[in-house]
Amino acid sequence: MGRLITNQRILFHHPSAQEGAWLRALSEALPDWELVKWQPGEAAADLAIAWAPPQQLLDEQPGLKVMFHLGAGVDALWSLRRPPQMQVVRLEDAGMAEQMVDYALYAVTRHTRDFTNYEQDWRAGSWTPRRVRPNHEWQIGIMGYGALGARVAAVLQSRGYGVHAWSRSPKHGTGVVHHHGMGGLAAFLQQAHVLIVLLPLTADTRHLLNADRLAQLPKGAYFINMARGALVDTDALAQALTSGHLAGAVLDVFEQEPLSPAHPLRQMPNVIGTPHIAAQTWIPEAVQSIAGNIRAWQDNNPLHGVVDPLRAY
Ligand code: NDP
Ligand code: OXD
Repeated sequence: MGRLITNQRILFHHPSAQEGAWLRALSEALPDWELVKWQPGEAAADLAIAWAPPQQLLDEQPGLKVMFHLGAGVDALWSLRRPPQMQVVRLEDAGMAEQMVDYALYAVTRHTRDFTNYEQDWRAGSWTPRRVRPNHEWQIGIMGYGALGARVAAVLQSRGYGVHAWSRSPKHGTGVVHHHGMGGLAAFLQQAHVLIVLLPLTADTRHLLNADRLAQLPKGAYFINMARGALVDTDALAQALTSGHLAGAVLDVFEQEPLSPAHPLRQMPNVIGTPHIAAQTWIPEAVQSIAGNIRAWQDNNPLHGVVDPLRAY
């Protein structure tokens, strides 16, 4: 039986150059609903679609039933006071997994095929071929085996790399070597020639990669963070990169974004950074996913991407 709906309005909040495009695509996909650009003092609604909503929106809408978040990670929303009954629904994949795969392939091969060294050789006028180690000699550790991590793992495995994954719960029959929980973390880190971070940022994972854990990686390991900057202690990371314990890093995310132009990470020749673009939210894929979820909600069917309020991801 369908849900009794009290009003057909959805609040929208994503102030950006693409706001108009979002509103047009959502209105087309949800013709029975009125999409309202949220402003302070807006009348009450059951549903909202937002990226980084302000605290005022949540305070003024205590009756919100579902917030559709325009991203995969909900850590920013989790730091706000939320109506207790409000479900949070995040984007699951929605076009992001393939972007993550491309980013991971670039970052991994930057290290495994020695591209950082070749860039430096090139500038120095040097001509120094290095031995190519076959992919199966490299063990890639992926932290997080969710919508994004599992896809990255599958593609790296299809490229012949040894792939290990670490998650909260055990997984079986995935074809990759699995480790789980805090008890499995040291063994996972100790074999990772390349570490890819694809975890959500929660109270359990904040600064999980501290100096001690980075020290558990093999000497010369390579560090790739495509998830959230605060998963790693930035000072400890900079120290491990300076000491040579880590050979280098590709970083898409930082504790403070944008990263300051004067930050020491910017001066390190073995580090390359990008401005939080590893996977962007694409409008058609996101709208399709949200519209499908809203129809499911109207029909009292289960939604996908519902954030577990206890785990916060
Ligand atoms: P999912 O929620 O689908 O997967 C999360 C994975 O992390 C799961 O395997 C989960 O384990 C594991 N995990 C969570 N907490 C712990 C813990 N305490 N210990 C061990 N494992 C844990 O997330 P997604 O794959 O969709 O996204 C991952 C993150 O990527 C997002 O949260 C976001 O921060 C980031 N992101 C970054 C983007 C960028 O452009 N840089 C773009 C999109 C996302 P289990 O399987 O057992 O539940
Ligand atoms: C996300 C992000 O979580 O853009 O979707 O980082």
